[in-house]
Amino acid sequence: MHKNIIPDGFLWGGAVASNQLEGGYLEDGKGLSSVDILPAGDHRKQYLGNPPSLELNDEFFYPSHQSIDFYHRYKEDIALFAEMGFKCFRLSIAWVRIFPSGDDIIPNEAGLKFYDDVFDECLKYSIEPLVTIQHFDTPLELSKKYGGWRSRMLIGFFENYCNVIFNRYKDKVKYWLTFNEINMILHEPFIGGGITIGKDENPLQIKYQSAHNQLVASALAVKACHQIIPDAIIGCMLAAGNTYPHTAHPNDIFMALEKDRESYFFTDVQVRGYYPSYTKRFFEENDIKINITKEDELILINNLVDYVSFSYYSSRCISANKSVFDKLVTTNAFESIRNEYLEYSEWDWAIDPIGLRITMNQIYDRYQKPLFIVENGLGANDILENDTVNDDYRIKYMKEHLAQMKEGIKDGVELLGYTSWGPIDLVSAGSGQMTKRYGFIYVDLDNNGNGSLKRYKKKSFDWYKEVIASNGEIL
Ligand code: BGP
Repeated sequence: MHKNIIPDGFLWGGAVASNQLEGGYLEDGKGLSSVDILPAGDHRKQYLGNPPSLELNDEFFYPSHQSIDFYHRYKEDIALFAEMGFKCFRLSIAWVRIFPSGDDIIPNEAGLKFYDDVFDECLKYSIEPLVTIQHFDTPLELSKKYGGWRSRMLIGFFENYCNVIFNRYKDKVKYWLTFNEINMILHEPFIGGGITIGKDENPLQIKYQSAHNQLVASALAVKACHQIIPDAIIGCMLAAGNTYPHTAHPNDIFMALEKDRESYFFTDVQVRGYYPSYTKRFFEENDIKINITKEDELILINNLVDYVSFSYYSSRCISANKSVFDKLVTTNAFESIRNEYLEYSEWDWAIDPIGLRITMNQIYDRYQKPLFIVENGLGANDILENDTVNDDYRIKYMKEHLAQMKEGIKDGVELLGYTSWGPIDLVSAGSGQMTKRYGFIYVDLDNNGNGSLKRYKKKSFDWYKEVIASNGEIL
C-alpha cells in the first residue's frame, strides 16, 4: 500500500513575530523594544546594524507601531489559519509586553493576559502554539542601561522572563524556541542583540561576547523549560542556508566550509554543549577574548536543546577570489555571490529549492536531532484584484520547496513540521515594507501605514489548505 512520506502528526502551519504584526505598540503597559525604533525607508539598514540613536525621531515612520494590528484582530486571523487547517502557529512573545523595561521585578498582567487569550484562541481550533521567546526584540531600556546583550546582566533578566512565561503558559504551550536566528547577531548586531558598537571597539569581540551571553541564556531557558514543563520540547533557531563554493578551487571550498561554520558555531554550542574546536584559532587570530566562566561551561553542557529549527530562504555562494566580489547580493543579511544557476526574487533573494534539501541533510548529518523548518517563503509585490491575489508565483515557489522537503524526509531526516513565513502579510523585518508580502492572506496596508487593514484570501490560501488536508500528498 502507498505510504505517505510525511509522518502523521506533522506540524503544518505558519510563522510570525510579535513585532512584525501586533501593532498596539504602547498598549496595556507595553514598553519599547529595539524593533520599535527601526524606521521604514533608507535609514532602516543602518538601524538594524548599529543605530546612531536609541530615541524615536518625529521625522521617521515606524511600521511596527501599527503593523497589521493583530493585537486587536487576532481572533479573525487565527480563524483564517484554522480554516486553512493549521496544526501549528509559530509566534513570539514580546518581552516588553511582559516586562516593559526588561529588568522589572513584577510582570505586567495585561501583557500576560494578551498571550493567554491568543493561545486559547489557537487551542480552540487545536492549533499548537510554537513560541519564540525572543524574536529580534530586546527591550530598549536594556540597550540604554546595559548595552544590550553585551552585558551578562541580561542573562539573569532573560532567565526571569523565561521563568514567568513557562509558569504562566505551561498548560498551553508545549513547543518553544529560545532565540530567533541566533546567528543574526553577527550580521545585524542591533536587531540580533540590542547592541551598538563604538568606532574604537573590535566588532567581533563585542558580537561574540554578546553571542556567548545569549548562548548561556538559551541554555538556562532550556533548563527552566525542562523543569517547569517536562512534557514540552525546546529548540534553537538558526538562519540557515548552506554555502556553495563558487568554483572547485580548494580555496573556495575551504572558504565555504568556514562560512557555514560561522553559522553552525551557534548550533554547535546549543546542540553539543561546548565551543567547537575551530573557534580557538578563529578567536586567537581575531583578538577575541570571551569571558566564559566555569559555571557557564556547566550550564552549556548540561542543557542541550531538544530539536533544531531553522529558517531557509536561500543558499549562499562564496569565493576566495576577490575579483568576483562585484557580483555580491544580500539575502536575509547574508552576503553572497550571485549564483548563475538560480533565479532571483523581486528582492534579489536566490530561489533554491534543492538548497533546502541540502540544508536539511547537512544539519541532520551534523546533529542527528529532529529538525523543524520554521520559516520559508517568497516575499513578493502582490496585486489585489477582484478581492484576491493571483499568486501563482508563490504557489510555484512553495510547491518546489515542499517537494524538496519531502526528498529530505526520504533521505532520512527527522522533521517535526513546516511553518511558512508570514502566512498573513506583515511588516518586512529587513526592509520595513508592507509591499514585501509573504502571506496566503492579503492585508490592505501600504508602506506608509495607509489602508483599511481588511484581510483578503489569496489564491495560495486554498492551495495551502489542500496541501495540509492531504498531509503534503497533493502539492
Ligand atoms: C527572517 C526573520 C523574520 C522575517 C524573515 C523574512 O530573518 O526571522 O523575522 O522577517 O526573515 O525577512 P524579510 O522580512 O526581511 O523579508
